[in-house]
Amino acid sequence: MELAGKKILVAGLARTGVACARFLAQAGARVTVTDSAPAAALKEQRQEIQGLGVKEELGMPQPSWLGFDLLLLSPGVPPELPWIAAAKNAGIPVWGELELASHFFTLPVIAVSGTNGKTTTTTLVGEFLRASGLKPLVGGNIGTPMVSLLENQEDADFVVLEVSSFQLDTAPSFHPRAAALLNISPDHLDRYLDFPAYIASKAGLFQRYGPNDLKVLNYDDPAVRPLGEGEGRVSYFSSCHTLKEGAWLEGGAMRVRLPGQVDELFPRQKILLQGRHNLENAMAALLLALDAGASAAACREILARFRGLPHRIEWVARVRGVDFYDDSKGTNVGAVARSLTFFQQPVVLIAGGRDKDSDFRLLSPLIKERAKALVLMGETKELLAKTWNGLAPAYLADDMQAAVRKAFELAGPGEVVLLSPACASFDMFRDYAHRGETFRKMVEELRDAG
Ligand code: UMA
Repeated sequence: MELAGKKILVAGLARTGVACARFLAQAGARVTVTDSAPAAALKEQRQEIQGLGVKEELGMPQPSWLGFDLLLLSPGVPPELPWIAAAKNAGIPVWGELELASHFFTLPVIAVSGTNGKTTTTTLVGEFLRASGLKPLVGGNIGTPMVSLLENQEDADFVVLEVSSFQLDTAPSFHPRAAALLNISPDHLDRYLDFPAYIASKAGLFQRYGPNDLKVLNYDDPAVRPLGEGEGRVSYFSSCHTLKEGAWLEGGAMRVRLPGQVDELFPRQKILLQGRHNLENAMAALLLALDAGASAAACREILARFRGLPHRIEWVARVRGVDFYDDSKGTNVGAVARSLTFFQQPVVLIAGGRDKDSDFRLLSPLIKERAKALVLMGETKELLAKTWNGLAPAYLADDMQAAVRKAFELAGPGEVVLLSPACASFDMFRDYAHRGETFRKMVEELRDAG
């Protein structure tokens, strides 16, 4: 694919936009960047592309943008925006970063998608391969833009990508050789017409599959299991059923059976990851990595020391017998359901943030069963109080400090305070990590105050 001389507009100037602008400018394209945020808010990003001959046209869309050969969207920029639709109607190709990178991948690509568990699974696949002496490049939605992996392909064996539905939507050429779809539950319904549209987006993972490509699918998820039909080899994993092949739980171990190979056992007492959802992530990662040539012994070693990633049911501290957990990455209803199910103890739940058109009623039975009390914050606090009215005592808080203090007041020794917001963080924080770190800081203040 020839980029030199092409007039390309990069929309969105955060991690993806900066990496794409750099990559395209270095390839000789005539790059313009745009972003709806004011210039002052983009100081760092603008510095990162200085000296590359990249033009800036920040602010509202201009008619001159219709003169571009290609429009490259960041995942956070919805393709349905009127000016983008107008460009499409004018015949300008509209690509995402995954589409661009797909034209330049020379290595086999292993992909991981799903509503929850993507980052943990992607990280595990990378670790399994590395521990087996292979050389994977790991990136995508996990945080490292895919185009920035391209320059290192010569020294590597695989590209392992975490892929979001936003990235899939604008990548018609994407063709991984193996991919896992972990689960699908309602999320991002502010971007999709309805849940079936979101499922269809996730199914895009397999859009170019041939007979030899591997699908790793969650047997227990009714939205995922049917995707085993169509082209490709299929390996299922299950945390509830015994399967003939694939990966499942049996007699205190994860059992993996690949076609024509002996069973491999991964004893649960030698796995540090906690919770059924994490065993599912681990099984999916094992199926992908073993198929790519990883050694089962090396995978066992990783599982014996991998504790999981921050902000995912992460234990923070015990203060006067109350355990505080940071699950700031619980940004959708499905994730919070998993987190509530994880605990046997009564839970004081801190929830709320920016809504993504979620149906919070889906959590009502679990709230009733597991939540001792609710502390609600952010833009959705009133909506959540109304939706969950009568299921548990509910209190509203103005900020994280007030939320943590109130939750501590409500929890007794042996109980849990869980931050698992079921919402995005952007109403009050930079991102979910910032929200989680703020929670931790407030908990540490409580602990230090004795
Ligand atoms: N912007 C506009 N116009 C708009 C919307 C946004 O100009 O209409 C601008 C914003 O002002 C901002 C930029 O676009 O400057 C933000 O773009 P972005 O949200 O795509 O941010 P990136 O930093 O490039 O992050 C993206 C992914 N973000 C999203 O999908 C929303 C990151 O996933 C990913 O890690 C990164 O690329 C590298 O691949 C984050 C995420 O929340 C973690 N993903 C969702 C999820 O996991 O559920 C899908």
